[in-house]
Amino acid sequence: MFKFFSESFDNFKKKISNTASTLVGNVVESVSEEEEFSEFVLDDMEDLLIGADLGVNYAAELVDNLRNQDKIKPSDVKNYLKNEFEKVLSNAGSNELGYDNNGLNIYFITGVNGVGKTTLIGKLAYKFKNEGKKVLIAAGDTFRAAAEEQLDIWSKRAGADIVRRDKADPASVVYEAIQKAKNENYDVILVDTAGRLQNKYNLMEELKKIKSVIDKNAPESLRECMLVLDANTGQNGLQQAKVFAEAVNLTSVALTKLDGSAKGAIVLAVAKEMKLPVKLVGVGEKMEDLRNFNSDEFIQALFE
Ligand SMILES: Nc1nc2c(ncn2[C@@H]2O[C@H](COP(=O)(O)OP(=O)(O)O)[C@@H](O)[C@H]2O)c(=O)[nH]1
Ligand SMILES: [Mg+2]
Repeated sequence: MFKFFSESFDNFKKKISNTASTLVGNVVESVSEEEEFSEFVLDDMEDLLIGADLGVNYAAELVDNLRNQDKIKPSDVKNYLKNEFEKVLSNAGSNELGYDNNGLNIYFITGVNGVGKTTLIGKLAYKFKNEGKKVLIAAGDTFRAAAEEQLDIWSKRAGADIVRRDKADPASVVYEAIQKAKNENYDVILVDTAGRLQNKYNLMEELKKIKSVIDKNAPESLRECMLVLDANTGQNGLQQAKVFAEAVNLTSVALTKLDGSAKGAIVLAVAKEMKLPVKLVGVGEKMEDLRNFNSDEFIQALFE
């Protein structure tokens, strides 16, 4: 069950109930009473899966498996989807957030503007502080002054320390944070980054530079290179994932704003297309609104 910040399974289930009804409920309702998988039924099913933001290719694949076969009946469609989703999630890798008790742990947090990177860092700082860790935040979004202010507020709330240098090169901020962390024995560095996709080339170069500073100065310490996705962006998120994956070697995804979103199917789309596991989920704007993602619970909440 949830490893930190107690929330009942029922609450989690409520938060993804919109996803459950668009992704599972509607499909089961439209298919399960049918006699057979006619082209008409399959087309309808495909449209619903695409509408739930599973992605065109993945939706087509799921539907194609049902064509010209007689093992799976329309009345089994719920089980069929459940098995398929379980497979995809387990192929994408472990949901467990990397952590090494015997060394420095760096979490490199990337994603486009507004997805919730800075908020996630505040939540993570709070989580690690609660676990008794020494936490340093590197304010690597030096582009917007407001971004650093916001991070300052989060660090104070969480009781974490921060390295910020207004308008400095983000890579140099991260360099300084690594030196400080080594000298003062920090357990965790959370690296915030900019997300201005309007200038994609420069942003990707900036991220690569930060990554190489980490690789050079703390080669064993990069615990997660995480992409933050807003659950509401659906398939757009998949496109974003591809751009970031090309620049830095992503290890996992954090999905924010899952509260209320009907597009939680992006978890499956990212697992399927990018082979990236979701490790963290944001379910609100408060410091406590962070959950470890657990595939089994996600499946259970979708299908129960
Ligand atoms: N409902 C909800 N809002 C969130 C969540 N995470 C972040 N936000 C909100 O999204 C907005 C943008 O967040 P921010 O952290 O500044 O995004 P950044 O530009 O990626 O750093 C803010 O208004 C946050 O309060 C979440 O899990 N749920
Ligand atoms: Mg930010």
